Amino acid sequence: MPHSTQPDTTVYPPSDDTVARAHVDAARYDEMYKASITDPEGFWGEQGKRLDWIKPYSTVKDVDFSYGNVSINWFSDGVLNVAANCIDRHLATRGDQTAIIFEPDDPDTPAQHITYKDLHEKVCRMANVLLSQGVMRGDRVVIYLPMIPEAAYAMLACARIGAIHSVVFAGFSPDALANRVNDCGAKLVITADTAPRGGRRTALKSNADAALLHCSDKVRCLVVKHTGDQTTWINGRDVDVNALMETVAPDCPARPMGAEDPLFVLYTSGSTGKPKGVVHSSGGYLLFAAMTHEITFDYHEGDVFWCTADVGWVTGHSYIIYGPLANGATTVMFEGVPTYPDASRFWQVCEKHKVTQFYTAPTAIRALMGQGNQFVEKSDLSSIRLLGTVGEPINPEAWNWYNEVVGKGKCPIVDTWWQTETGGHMMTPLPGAHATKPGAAMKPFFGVEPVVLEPQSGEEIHESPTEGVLCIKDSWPGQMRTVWGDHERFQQTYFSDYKGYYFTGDGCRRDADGDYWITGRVDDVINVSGHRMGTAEVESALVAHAAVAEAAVVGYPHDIKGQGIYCYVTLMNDQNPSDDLVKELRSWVRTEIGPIASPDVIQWAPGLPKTRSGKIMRRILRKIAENDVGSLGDTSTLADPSVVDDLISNRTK
Ligand code: 6R9
Repeated sequence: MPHSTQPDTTVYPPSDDTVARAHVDAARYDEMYKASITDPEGFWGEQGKRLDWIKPYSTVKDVDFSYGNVSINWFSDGVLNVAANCIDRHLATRGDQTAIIFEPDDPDTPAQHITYKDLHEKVCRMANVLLSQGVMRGDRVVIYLPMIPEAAYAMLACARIGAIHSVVFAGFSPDALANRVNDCGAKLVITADTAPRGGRRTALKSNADAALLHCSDKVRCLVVKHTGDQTTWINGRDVDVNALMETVAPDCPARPMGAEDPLFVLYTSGSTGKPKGVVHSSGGYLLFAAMTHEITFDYHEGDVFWCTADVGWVTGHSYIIYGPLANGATTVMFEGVPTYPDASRFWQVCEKHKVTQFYTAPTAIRALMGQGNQFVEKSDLSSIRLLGTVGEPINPEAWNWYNEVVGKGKCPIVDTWWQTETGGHMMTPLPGAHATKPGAAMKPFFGVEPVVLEPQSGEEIHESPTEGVLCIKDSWPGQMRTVWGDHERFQQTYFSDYKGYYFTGDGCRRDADGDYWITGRVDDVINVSGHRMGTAEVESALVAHAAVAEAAVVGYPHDIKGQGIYCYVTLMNDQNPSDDLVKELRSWVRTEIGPIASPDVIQWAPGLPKTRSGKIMRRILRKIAENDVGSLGDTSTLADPSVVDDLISNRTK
């Protein structure tokens, strides 16, 4: 289905029902937003009371955004425990309420309803297992697990004892896992025997084995026996988590932690170099996740909230685990995929668990839209009150389908723009306060001050409509604090291009009504099926292959994935292009990074368009990949303009 290039300018005002129910209506939004910007200390000082503090904070905000001195602190003398906020404080009032509904990959396997009481016991036991393995406050624990309850137990167990977790998406390769274990200096890795997904099984433990060959031999491996599939076992290194959980005590005190103590490190791709370890705090992050979860999704007591992301991504951290559990919600954890056993699975799960808020990515919406409406119409979706989307810009066709076919025209759609770095929603319509427009992120969340800058001069543009790069003017509590082990890189990446601002890497448009539309990345980051990837990572994987001399990778529009991966590859002199080599390079990249980085197109490039100083002109490569060769722009600065003609005439379909 072709994507329209023109925005759909229809405006959908919130319904009376939505306004009546919502926590925040238009007047309240204006009042609160204004307070959050003019008096952040007062505003966040008050909001901080959403959390239970062991020792209350006396300072709220202590921030410096100036390049060279960047430092971000919120509630810094406050003491709390994140796991206690997500579990213990609910026990008296809702110990028997379901905290997590686990829906397995196989629809015939019964779902599990894990109450807050159960969750408390499991998390305590897991925490005691970690302690028994010598994990201490501040130690890093890598979690390489599928979407199973143990992933939640492991994250919360780390939080309980003050260890820092780093969840690595189970689709990443052994190499990618090893790099992350080494970068954060993890003491142990938690994995599972195998991971069922869409009826197939990924051999996670054997991936972990392969990764650990490249790590210190002190790193332990805790194994969850999930499927019972046979795995190798290295005595002294591998530990059977389930067996050990049975033998340790069912209670474990929650360790008092400083608000600024790191809660987790999550690796994400940037435009250069290897993935960065984004560091999030305990206090500010949890508060922001909890508040956005409640207000953006208009969460109320008794709701069943389903975010379909994987816990390996920030969306899973904030809106499967931390936000919902801090609010005492019931959160759905789904092990499977939207199209297994068929394209009705999401909707059947919504019906089965009476989901009230459903939050997914545009790529999933487009894939399901392509399968036809009958898959949706088979299920009773009357429990759903609100729909959400995240991860990439949503095209109007997909938005309209989501609205009409899934939401029956009566559910507000929150198109939430945010990033791994931001911890929670930054811009989104709020259900009872704002109208929606297909594809617009609309308005900033409380405490978020977006600015549109002229890309070259860095000047703030005040008038609307306008378009430019999106920066944020001041800190918010959910903001990342640093890059793990490399504060200089943190400053360089986010604070050096536009001094005094946090630079998001996204472009945006502000329309005549003052509403925001995200136009996509302005750097070399691409977004493939909602998975964020640096083109540089794919390039370095390609050039690591013996046949490859040089590679340049760009994104191009892809109907389902949003963007596809287009690779221009220059071979070594003694190599000949062949279909077999294409296949080999594809599988090479899959093993180097993971299946999500599999190239969609590989085009042989005898030469790449370079400036005289040797810089690859990606703008030209993007145009060729997009098949938009009529507007290549100025090619006169190229060292050898003829390579462009060659690339155009040999463009791969
Ligand atoms: C939460 C998450 C961040 C990048 C971000 C932007 C894109 C996310 C979006 C969106 C348009 C939305 N993005 N949400 N673009 N509309 N609603 O996705 O984090 O994986 O770090 O990706 O995703 O380009 O900069 P992350």
